[in-house]
Amino acid sequence: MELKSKNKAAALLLACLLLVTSTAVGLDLTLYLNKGEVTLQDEVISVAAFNTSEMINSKNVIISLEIDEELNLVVINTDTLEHTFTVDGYLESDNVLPALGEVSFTLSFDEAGTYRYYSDRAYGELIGASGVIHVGLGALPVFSWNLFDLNKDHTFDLASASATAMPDEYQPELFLINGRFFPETLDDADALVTLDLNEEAYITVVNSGFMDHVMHFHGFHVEIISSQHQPERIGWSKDTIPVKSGDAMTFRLFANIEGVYPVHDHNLIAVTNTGFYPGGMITQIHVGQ
Ligand SMILES: [Cu+2]
Repeated sequence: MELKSKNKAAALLLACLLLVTSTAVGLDLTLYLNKGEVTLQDEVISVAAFNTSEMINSKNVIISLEIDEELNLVVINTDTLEHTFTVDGYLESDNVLPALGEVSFTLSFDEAGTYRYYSDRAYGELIGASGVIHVGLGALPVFSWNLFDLNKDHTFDLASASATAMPDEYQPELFLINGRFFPETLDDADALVTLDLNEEAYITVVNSGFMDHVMHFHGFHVEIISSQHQPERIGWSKDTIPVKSGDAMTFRLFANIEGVYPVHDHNLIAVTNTGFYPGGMITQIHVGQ
């Protein structure tokens, strides 16, 4: 009798443990879709971005999930125009964010890698409302580069909806990683890669811009772990990797040498700020320093 009740208690305890471990914790997140003017190193541009508060910030929130983890998302649209919250292949319908409205979504991903979320409206996506979701990469440190290119005047035309598309003669003049350009990229803990010697890391890269951006690593080859638009390149180890417009990729870096190494877009226009070098899409890898 005593044994029986002991077994019962053990079974109950086991059931409780199973319940706890099998219930995905889930991530509750509130995002604000903001649109407004920002000043970056004296350059004034109009920007839309997904932020953690009503304060406009040119850096979109980086969302980190485990495989199959539920993302319980509330998106508050502070713009007076409607937007969407779009993830290609995952959330493409019933995803409208009404003007000044609030919408909830539940999302999960069953494959490790990097994904892009964005507002598919011209006055959203084309002025920067586009960010990184990375999934199942928690085993290593993760760094994220959200690439973007823009023409200053054009951002204002798009924001006011007086332009509804990219111009035929697009002349980009600023080139951003995580909503800022060099040298301020080095102040961003997601853009600047800092590792101990022989440490490994993932770098998640989304190209939210209109140009293809070809990232060139000094000192290292990185392995392509995932790509939404170029899956045929998975497994390749390269020091120069094209990140196509709209692509979301994951690289694995093995920091096997000490030192400070630049990483930059190999397209020379993209390492300038309004025509002046150096600027734009330059960041660094610091190993063991
Ligand atoms: Cu170089």
